Amino acid sequence: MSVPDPSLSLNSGLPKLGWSAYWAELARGAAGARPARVIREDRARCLVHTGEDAVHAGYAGALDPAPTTGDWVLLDPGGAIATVLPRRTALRRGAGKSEAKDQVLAANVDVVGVVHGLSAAPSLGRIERLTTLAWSSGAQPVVILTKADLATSPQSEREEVQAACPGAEVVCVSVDPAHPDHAGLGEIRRLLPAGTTGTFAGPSGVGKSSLVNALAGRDLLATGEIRADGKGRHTSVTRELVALPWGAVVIDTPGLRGVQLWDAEDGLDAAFADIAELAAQCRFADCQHRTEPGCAVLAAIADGSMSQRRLDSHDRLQREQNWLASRYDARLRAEQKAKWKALHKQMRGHNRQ
Ligand SMILES: Nc1nc2c(ncn2[C@@H]2O[C@H](COP(=O)(O)OP(=O)(O)O)[C@@H](O)[C@H]2O)c(=O)[nH]1
Ligand SMILES: [Mg+2]
Ligand SMILES: [Zn+2]
Repeated sequence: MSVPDPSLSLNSGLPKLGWSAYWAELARGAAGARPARVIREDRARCLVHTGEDAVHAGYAGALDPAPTTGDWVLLDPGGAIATVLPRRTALRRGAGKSEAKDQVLAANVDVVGVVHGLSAAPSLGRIERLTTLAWSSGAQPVVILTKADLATSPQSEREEVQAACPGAEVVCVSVDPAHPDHAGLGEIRRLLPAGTTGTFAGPSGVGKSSLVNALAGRDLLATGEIRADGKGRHTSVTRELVALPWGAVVIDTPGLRGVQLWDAEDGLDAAFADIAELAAQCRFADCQHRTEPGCAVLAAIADGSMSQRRLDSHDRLQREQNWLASRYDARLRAEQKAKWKALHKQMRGHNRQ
């Protein structure tokens, strides 16, 4: 039986879902021949799109990592998932209360939109936390300030947020066609050219699904009214990949409220590039920016070019990252120890025979 050439899939509907020569190359020689992209994951099976159809697919065997929304998979002749192609990027959060583990929120994304609704004043700390996660994913972060029609001065809010997000574009948008910031939709569209994958991260109720619908030009996703207490309803319950008319795709996520960092060392350096840059000019290489003489960070705070709030926010996230890293190391050590114990037991069993 001849094995289909995955590069032939470039002639199918798959490029509209983000398939490219890069993925075709990775697929060569892997188990399973028919490429598909995960639209949504259910328990131990996925809704996948093959470029022609959306179909449910079970697992052909144990899959590690388990496929998640945005993954590229290869289906065996029976239509089951045989391979999950290595991820190019992954938006992850820490998901362990008692143990150090993570959850992949969206795989293979090029752009992560950190979404905040301007019906409330920007929560800079939360935006910094999410942009740190976004940088850690390997994708390009963008900050999207929705509901600009509800803000008195969306542009001044934009500038305030921009100071907290160096290296990321900050876009104001409103889904109201009568509002000038409706034009923000065009900017978001420009940031998501054909062939790219985006995702939106932020609490429930900030307007993520409404944004996807506005970009799509039709109502693909359910949206929710805000409850009287101001908290959003979780109208989006699953993470779902949606194709946009010009050939980009977006992954809609349910709300993210308190997210834990995960593997965020590099992400922190990128999200706080201004502090990293100043720190390189401190007199002492190990300067903690507290009381040290010749500290460039404290000098920037003293002359007003940086806020104390931003340094505090950075330190808080850095402490969290250090703590998670130490717990993760402890877990790895424990796993290693358990493996050795099992091996020893096995060897003792052998010796008795
Ligand atoms: N005024 C205003 N309301 C919006 C805008 N975008 C979304 N909303 C409303 O905000 C609520 C939550 O929207 P939804 O898209 O479900 O938020 P999600 O939970 O982040 O997906 C809904 O009632 C929307 O109609 C906007 O640009 N302006
Ligand atoms: Mg939603
Ligand atoms: Zn310093």
